[in-house]
Amino acid sequence: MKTNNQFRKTFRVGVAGPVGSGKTALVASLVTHLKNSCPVGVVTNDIFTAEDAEFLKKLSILPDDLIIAVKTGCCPHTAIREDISANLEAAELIESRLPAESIVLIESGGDNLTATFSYGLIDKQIFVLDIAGGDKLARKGGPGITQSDLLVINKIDLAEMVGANRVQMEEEALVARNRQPTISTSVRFETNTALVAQWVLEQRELFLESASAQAHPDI
Ligand SMILES: Nc1nc2c(ncn2[C@@H]2O[C@H](COP(=O)(O)OP(=O)(O)OP(=O)(O)O)[C@@H](O)[C@H]2O)c(=O)[nH]1
Ligand SMILES: [Mg+2]
Repeated sequence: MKTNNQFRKTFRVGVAGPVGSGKTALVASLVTHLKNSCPVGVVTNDIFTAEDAEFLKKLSILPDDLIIAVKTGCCPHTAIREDISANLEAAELIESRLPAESIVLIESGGDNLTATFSYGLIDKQIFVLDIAGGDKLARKGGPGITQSDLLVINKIDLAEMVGANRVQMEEEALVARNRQPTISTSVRFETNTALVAQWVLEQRELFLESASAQAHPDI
């Protein structure tokens, strides 16, 4: 099994975050944005069901065989960080159905602030927070917030309704992340989701350049 990007040209992006923060909604939006530029497939993780994969299939944004559900049966982070075999198998199956240089999005099951992916499974990771869960969340830190490649602060349409201070949360995220990228979104109203898709495409370009440099070190 290929556990790193040495022989692989598909770009894999992990999407993690607390339960209900909007990971599946973001994945659906990203598929819609990205598929105009590049073929896409999706792996979803749920603990006991295939709920998120079924939800995505009902949207008819991709052929059903490009959406695969992993039932983790255990803590969500175990299946994306410690024992990644089920996710690797699902990603490789989707990649066998896609041309080279495609994108595979892997959604983790809803987890806590410590959820991060193994870089043996993915190339870049996005962590999704729900501002309606409290503007305190970014300063609470944890590897999902501090180490993800992109932090998405979602549900900004709800911020005012729950008395959350968006500007403060964005500033605290910048500090917690040492100025690594953060994008605030309302996936529900497609606010800034195109920026997240653009980030994914830029990261894919960098990934392909690096893969090409590794394959042809003398060029
Ligand atoms: N108001 C609002 N609702 C949102 C937004 N994004 C997602 N939702 C809603 O929030 C709920 C949870 O969204 P999901 O995408 O299922 O969240 P998730 O993180 O995938 O959830 P799990 O996989 O169960 O952890 C759904 O009812 C979405 O429609 C948003 O930007 N604004
Ligand atoms: Mg989900």
